[in-house]
Amino acid sequence: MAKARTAARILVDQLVAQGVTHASCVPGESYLSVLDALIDSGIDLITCRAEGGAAMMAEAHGKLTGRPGICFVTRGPGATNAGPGLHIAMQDSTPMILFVGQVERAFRHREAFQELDYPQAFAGLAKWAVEIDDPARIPELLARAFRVAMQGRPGPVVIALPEDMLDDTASVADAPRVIPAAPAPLPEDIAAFGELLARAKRPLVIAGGSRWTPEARKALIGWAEQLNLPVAAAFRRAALFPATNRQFAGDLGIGPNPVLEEYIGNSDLVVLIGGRMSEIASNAYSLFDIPCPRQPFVHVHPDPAELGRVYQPTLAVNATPGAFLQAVAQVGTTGAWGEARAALNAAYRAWSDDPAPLPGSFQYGEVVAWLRERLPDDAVICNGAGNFAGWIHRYYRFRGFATQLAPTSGSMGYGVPAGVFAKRYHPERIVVTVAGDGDFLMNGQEFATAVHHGIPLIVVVVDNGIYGTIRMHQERMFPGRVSATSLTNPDFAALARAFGGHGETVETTAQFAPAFERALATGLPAIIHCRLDSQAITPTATLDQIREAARKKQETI
Ligand SMILES: Cc1ncc(C[n+]2csc(CCOP(=O)(O)OP(=O)(O)O)c2C)c(N)n1
Repeated sequence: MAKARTAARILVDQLVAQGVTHASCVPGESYLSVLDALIDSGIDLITCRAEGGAAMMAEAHGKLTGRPGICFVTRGPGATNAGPGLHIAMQDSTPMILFVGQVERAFRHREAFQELDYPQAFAGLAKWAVEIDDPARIPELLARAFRVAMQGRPGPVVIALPEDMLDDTASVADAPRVIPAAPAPLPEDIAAFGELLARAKRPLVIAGGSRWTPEARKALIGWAEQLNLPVAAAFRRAALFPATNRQFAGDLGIGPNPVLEEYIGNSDLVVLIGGRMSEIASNAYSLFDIPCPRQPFVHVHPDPAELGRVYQPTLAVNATPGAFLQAVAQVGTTGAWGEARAALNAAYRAWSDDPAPLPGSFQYGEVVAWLRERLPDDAVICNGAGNFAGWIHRYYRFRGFATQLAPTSGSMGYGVPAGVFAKRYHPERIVVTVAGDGDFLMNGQEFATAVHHGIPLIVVVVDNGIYGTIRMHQERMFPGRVSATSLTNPDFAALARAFGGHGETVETTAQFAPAFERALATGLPAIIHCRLDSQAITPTATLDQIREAARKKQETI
């Protein structure tokens, strides 16, 4: 018979049994007993400044490790503040578990202070949401939560914890560490795949989604090299394949390389591994016909619910990337695609090598090209949403596994919390967050978290004084009519110092490298505030050019 423990203790013991090493939180009076039980758990608890940041840290944890990131927030407003992190985890297929305080069981259904019906409130934002009202069921329901978060297509789980329940006791054993089921292809899948590959002259492998491991990635690299196959990465999944490898064909992001798009249009075998070819990766669902792609289309996904959800594949393979790649390791021989592969890789290099000059004394493209040379293979680059990210996607070359933390959901405010977590988890690595001025202030408060915990993250704030992405769209749709897209910014370098970190202001390209080296050398969390000419709105176009082109188009209509 297991000895009696409080629910809070059972819960924390269960987290330890699941291998949890880190958690993020904003404290609340609704779960004090858990905070107390965490003290001597060995779990590294990161105290955040807002639940949005805390939840994004847990999401970043899931992206980095493939195991659920853990986040604790208080009831009602704490829970709703965490919403953005859940939405990212859903769209990005990332395992995470959000624990939320709940009112006492005796007060439920009275709309008590900060009461919320979590299963109802998070129905569309989480894979599963549940309230635990019996301490004896904690091991069962937590083990299920870990499984739901990781198995099939990973995603977020929400668990509500009534305050009074946390102090009840129960005698119950811990559940063992969950290893998610890893579906593998059937022999007939592999035989059918071999036949499709033998007929192909212009194949392309696209790596996307989650549930990748270092071993699966290594198997992909080995297989692609052996068969001389071209491999592309889906939107914000560039780190799934080393950009310096000659098999790399580039990534399918916003404004992808037209050569890659053209190749896909004429491809005779597309092998999508792990991803779901969502709106951005598919260039607004234009790359492949729906429901039936013109090209023979092999879809490999660990969740059967994703197979045929949008694209009816020629061959649907229910498998994890690792299991599929293990099974195909000996399948196929090099076909007639060698020249096309070489041309694709050359086109990717030409596309991403030399940034075009843009207005202003701060040439952002040159700075990204400098970072590409300066940073080691395992450096982690984080970003949220905004045009500033386009330079990273195009000119940076991701080389190591899990070195890119970026929301495929396009959520602003992700880069700072993701960077704080990544640097905490990998203190030996260089972690750089690149943020727009708008993007930074959506979760810039977590810079205080970095200072508090001594996490020397480097944040590069690319300040163009506008919500540039939206201004760009505005100029395209309503040329010359500016609405709600101008910003008045703080002195971000002074802000860093006010927080207790290191701050630098950069006005010219040449100032960046020494500022970056000084920032690294301080060992403090740092902000490098870079002033970018607002005309430099994309890597290749100015705002004026976009406005003029839109005016001309309107005149001819
Ligand atoms: C949470 C969230 N709110 C709003 C948006 C819409 N949005 C996308 S990009 C953008 C502007 C980003 O501005 P900034 O960070 O300054 O970067 P820039 O585009 O100027 O490079 C906005 C408001 C979003 N994607 N996410």
